[in-house]
Amino acid sequence: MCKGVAKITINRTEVHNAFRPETIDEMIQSMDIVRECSTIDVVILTGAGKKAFCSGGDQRVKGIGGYIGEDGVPRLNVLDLHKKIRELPKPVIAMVNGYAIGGGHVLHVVCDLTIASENARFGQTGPKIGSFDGGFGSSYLARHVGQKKSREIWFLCQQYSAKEALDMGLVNKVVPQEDLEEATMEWCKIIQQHSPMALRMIKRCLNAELDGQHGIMQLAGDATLMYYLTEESQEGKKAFLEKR
Ligand code: S0N
Repeated sequence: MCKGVAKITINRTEVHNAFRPETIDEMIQSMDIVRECSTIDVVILTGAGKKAFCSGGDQRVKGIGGYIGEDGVPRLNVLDLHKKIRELPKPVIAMVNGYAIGGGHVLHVVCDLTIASENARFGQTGPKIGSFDGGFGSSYLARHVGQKKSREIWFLCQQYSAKEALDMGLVNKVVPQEDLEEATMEWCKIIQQHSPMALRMIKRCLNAELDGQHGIMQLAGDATLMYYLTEESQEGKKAFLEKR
């Protein structure tokens, strides 16, 4: 990987990169690492192999009340991962090779940008297999493709080609499979030439409109960060320490 670019890969090819609670825990930890690492500018989220980005929750471990990890506790911790991706103050690019289905589809929806290979297939399956995602998986999806289209995606549970996804505004770019990695790196390098703080702020601002009080809190946190950088703020701290 190029300097400053982190790649997080779901590596469970035997199940088309379906995730278990442990997979999600590891991805959350990875997001925390890239957040704190000042040398990382851009994050790529992808799936191992050429057949799938991610096929959603591992149906073999879906129990009553959630997905059951090795500790026996039912969870839906993928929602925590959605929040991490959204809050990460750096661009996250979904690099989609093959299937992005169910919760795997939601993962790319939550990412800031999506670059897909021509063999990519997109779709939700929830109502067909006894679930639904009423969070980012529906409301944010509707912001991408509109209300009618997102209702179609969820009600019909069909699959869409990369070209159809591009036409409906679900992905940013489609490239031949052999060019996927290179095309994604090309975008990363362009982004890396730009101001990290400006990118951070624009992501916060775009999120804030949709995320209500939580979005305002995130945006305000960064406004405070910028205020800390001013002389006015430094003077306030000095005045306190010097008992003026
Ligand atoms: C991806 C599909 C269409 C590919 O079909 P294909 O090419 O015919 O391959 P298969 O033979 O089906 O698959 C190859 C092997 O991989 C296993 N496998 C695939 N997907 C899964 C999976 N999700 N879980 C477990 N195993 C999987 C196959 O069984 C097969 O194994 P072998 O070789 O041993 O037979 C096709 O595979 C497909 O349709 N997959 C299932 C897609 C799906 O329905 N995913 C789950 C959707 N739900 C979620 O993701 C829920 C999680 C969630 O995000 C959520 C979030 C918030 C609120 C609620 C939820 C929620 O929905 O609960």
